[in-house]
Amino acid sequence: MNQINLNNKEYDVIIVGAGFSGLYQLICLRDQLGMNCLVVETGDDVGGTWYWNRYPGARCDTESHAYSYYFSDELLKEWTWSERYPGHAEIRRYMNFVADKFDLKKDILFNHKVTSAQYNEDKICWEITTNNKINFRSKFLITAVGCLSNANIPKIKGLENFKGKYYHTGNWPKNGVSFVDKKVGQIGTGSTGIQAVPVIAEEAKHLTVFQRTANYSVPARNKPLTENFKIHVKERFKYYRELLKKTPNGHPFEISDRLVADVQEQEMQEIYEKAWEKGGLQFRGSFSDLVTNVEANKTASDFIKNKINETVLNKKFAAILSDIDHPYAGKRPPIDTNYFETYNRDNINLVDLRSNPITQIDEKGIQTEKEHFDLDIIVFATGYDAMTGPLLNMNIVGKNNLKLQEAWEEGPKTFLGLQVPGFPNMFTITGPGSPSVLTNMPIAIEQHVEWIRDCIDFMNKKEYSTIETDAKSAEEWGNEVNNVANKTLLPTVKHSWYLGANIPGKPQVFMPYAGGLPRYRDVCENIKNNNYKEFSLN
Ligand code: N01
Repeated sequence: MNQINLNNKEYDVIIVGAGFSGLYQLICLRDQLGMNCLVVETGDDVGGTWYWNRYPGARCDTESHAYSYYFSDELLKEWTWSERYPGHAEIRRYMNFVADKFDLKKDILFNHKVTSAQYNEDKICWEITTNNKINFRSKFLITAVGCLSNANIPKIKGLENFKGKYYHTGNWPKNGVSFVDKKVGQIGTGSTGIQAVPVIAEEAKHLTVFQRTANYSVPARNKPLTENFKIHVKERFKYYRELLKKTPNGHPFEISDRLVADVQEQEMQEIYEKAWEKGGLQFRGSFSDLVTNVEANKTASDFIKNKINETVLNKKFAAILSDIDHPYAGKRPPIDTNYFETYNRDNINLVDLRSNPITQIDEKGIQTEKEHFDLDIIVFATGYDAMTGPLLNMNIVGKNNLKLQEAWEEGPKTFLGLQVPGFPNMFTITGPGSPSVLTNMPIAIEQHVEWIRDCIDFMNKKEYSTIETDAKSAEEWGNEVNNVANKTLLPTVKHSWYLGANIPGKPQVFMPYAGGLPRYRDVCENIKNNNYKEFSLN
């Protein structure tokens, strides 16, 4: 598939990653600014997170008509989604459709992982090396590596002795995994685990779910889209484009402006019931104070806990599943298809790791303090070293030989999640400190990609060679990120990957920007309109 001439070493821009961000950045810089760009991608095809996440049940929980690029009217008219939430295979087809339409693959070097990126101050360029020992140089380095691409398999004693097979959901084999006649153990009940459980249980002989922290989930209510809705979306894409720019999370629904305290108990229950029936992430938009006020949050949390207890017939399982220690939506709220219902099957078991922790894995399966579980397959739905992991993995070295690992020893320091002090001409799409994972990603991505395009265009026109942020800007932005996060319940949650608390030893800093996309967009626009004076341009 690769047509890249490896002898061509010099580029204006190297973009790392061929997911939503990398593809659109290529379109913007190559086709709109006429720059010489190379995309370097580890996988053998486009897709980014959806290239790797092929686990059973993998499906986006943003509604399909919003989980799309909005930059091209033509593309919006040409592509038709089939379901309310797009499945992983359909998203890969979409991304291939985009790549073909804009002829992107000819500038993507597949099967190459960037293993180091070093800034050369004398030559004003980035020197990039891949795992195949191929070197390139470019004026700009743009990371489009995703926030959730560094799979985390926890260090559990004895895993290497396991005689069965094990897989991480974020690194799923391309040809799938058969669970037929297999005894399967799944560790992890986050958004991913909650999607995987019902599908694995359908196929496997037996499934044991190992749960550390119980989690909320709201029904997704996925369904095929009607012909009317497909037509509606194509006719109304301008409306949706504006709506997605306006809503705080880039989703196609508004957050209600009423407070929980504004309504009586019965009305509140009716509102939750209606939202439950409708399904999807908009459940958290039922009231404006659900993620800011503990008491208000408790009403939503209790509503879902009641639903779990009504749905799950095995009382022991229901108690384990509804014993949730954090506020609803304090962690990324999952949505599901038959998750809690699956615990009513007779081929499923649930282990509460808080009262019965894993002590080791041996050749036959998982040993907990109280029991041994014989297994053929272990599925790790254990999440990611989120946001910083993919960047730190690339061995990025900036000015004065400053390693990104050193610069971020105490947690990520960025200006707007777009630039890091000491790393000139490097842009991080949806980097830590940007709204990213708190939003519908393609919308946040388009905003970042277009801002980077406009910034580089400005530099080209004014003949600047470098752009750099400084420690003061990063510190002030870090304070803003903390201030807005502290107005919510999000930083209070134990084990949250938003804080890096799911990875032992990782500095605990709230990483995404919780101030909402419109506010963030305004900050970025003002900087652009002010000719990027907040940056050093030389
Ligand atoms: O990962 P997670 P995820 N022993 O970190 C458990 C996005 N996403 O892959 O809560 C035992 O949320 C951990 O337990 P605890 C979305 O943004 C999107 O599910 O730390 N258990 C938890 O249960 C999401 O938030 C979509 O106590 C261990 C689970 O593993 C993000 O990806 C779909 C453990 C990890 O949950 C990450 O979700 C899926 C250990 N040592 C995901 N270590 C869609 O849009 C971890 N766990 C559809």
